[in-house]
Amino acid sequence: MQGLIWSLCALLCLSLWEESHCRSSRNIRSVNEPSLLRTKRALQDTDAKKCSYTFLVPEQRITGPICASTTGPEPDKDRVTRMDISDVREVLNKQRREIETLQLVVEVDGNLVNEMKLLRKESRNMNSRVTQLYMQLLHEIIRKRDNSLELVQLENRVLNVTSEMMRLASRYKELEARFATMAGVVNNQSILISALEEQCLRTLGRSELPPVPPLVQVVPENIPIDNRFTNEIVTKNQAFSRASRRESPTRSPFGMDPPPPQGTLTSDGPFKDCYQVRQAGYTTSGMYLLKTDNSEQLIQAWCEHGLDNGGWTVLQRRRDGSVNFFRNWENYKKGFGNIDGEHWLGLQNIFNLAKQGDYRLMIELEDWAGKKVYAEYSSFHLESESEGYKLRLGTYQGNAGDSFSSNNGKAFTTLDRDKDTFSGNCAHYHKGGWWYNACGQTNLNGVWYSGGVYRSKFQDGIFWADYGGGFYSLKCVRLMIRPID
Ligand SMILES: [Ca+2]
Repeated sequence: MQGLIWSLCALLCLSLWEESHCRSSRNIRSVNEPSLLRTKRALQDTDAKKCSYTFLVPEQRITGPICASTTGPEPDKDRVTRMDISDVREVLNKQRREIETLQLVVEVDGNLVNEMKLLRKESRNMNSRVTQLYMQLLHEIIRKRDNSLELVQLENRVLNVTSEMMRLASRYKELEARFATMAGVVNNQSILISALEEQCLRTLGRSELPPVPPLVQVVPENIPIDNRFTNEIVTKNQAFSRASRRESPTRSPFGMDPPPPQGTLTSDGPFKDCYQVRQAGYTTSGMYLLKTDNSEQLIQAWCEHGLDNGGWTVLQRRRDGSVNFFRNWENYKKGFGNIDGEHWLGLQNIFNLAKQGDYRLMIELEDWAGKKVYAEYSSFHLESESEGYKLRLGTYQGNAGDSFSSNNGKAFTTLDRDKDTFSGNCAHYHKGGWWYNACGQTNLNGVWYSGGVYRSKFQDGIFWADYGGGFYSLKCVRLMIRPID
């Protein structure tokens, strides 16, 4: 029963499908392309006449729709597909190539991006470095501005100090000029006072007073000035008391009881003079043993090798007032003092030395400002003791002025042996021993006064009239001889 129902239903369905299919086939044909019409013309002729029917009898239960095709495989459609495939392949290849190109571009872009990143990083670093440098520059500018301010301040201070110095220098010059004027006044007043004192004593009836030697009135334009000058006026008594305190080493006159040698440089010798010492190769100034050609007497003398190629035999030296030079004939004949300090070599020794050949004399003077000047005489010798050790000098040259030529040809005078040309004894007034005239322009064996200008009844200081006048006592003095070159 059921199978019969199924068969009927199937038949009904087929008839309905046949009718609609035939109708639709005709519709399809009307809209198909001409090429399809051409290829199917033979079939269409037959289709128009009859329809083919196929009966499907389900032997088993059908679970889905039944499909049937009235047309077979179409070979044209297959050919198109291959072309399409080749086209597609071509397109694919093209796309692949494009992709590869794009990949290359991407790679390049990637590199560019990396490079850009690096550049950005570098740029950031540069920016920070520039900022840092800018800050440094600002700091530097500020510092320099400060420095320039400081510099300006310093310049101002230097200018102030300079103007102050100039003011002080001009003030100093004024004072120097006033000092020179006052020194001249002191010198002349001392002379006037002495003259008045003498006149006074004579008026009082003491005409038996011995005459006083004329005082040196030379007042040079430039009195030596000492920066450390204390204006200390030492009286002759004070000077003598100081000198006598220091004179212990000189109580035994040199030559009779010579002081112990102090640092004698060599046991070589004795030498004829210091020039021979220098020629023997000794270049250090100091004490050397001498023996003159015409005497058996050994002489300790100071050889000066530091001045004008050396070879100078020192005859006399003053420098600190440590030795009293107010002595008798015997002392001046034999010599006294300390060879390495103040001393007098002795008239007999000087006579013997100078007799050996042609010698020249150098007198070195140093004032209280430390300035040194000199007077040199082209020849020098003494006459014998029987002639009173008369002085024989050559011509002068130097920058101290010639205050010694007036003593040329004069005999040596001490307190106990008056050989000068003055009515009285010059040694008494000048407190020393010297080749006095009446009494002369120089007194290098006088009293050693401290400070330069001194005040005394007589001109008894260590003076050189042409350098400082009669009332300026020099600080250091040396008399030296050397053979004429
Ligand atoms: Ca006399």
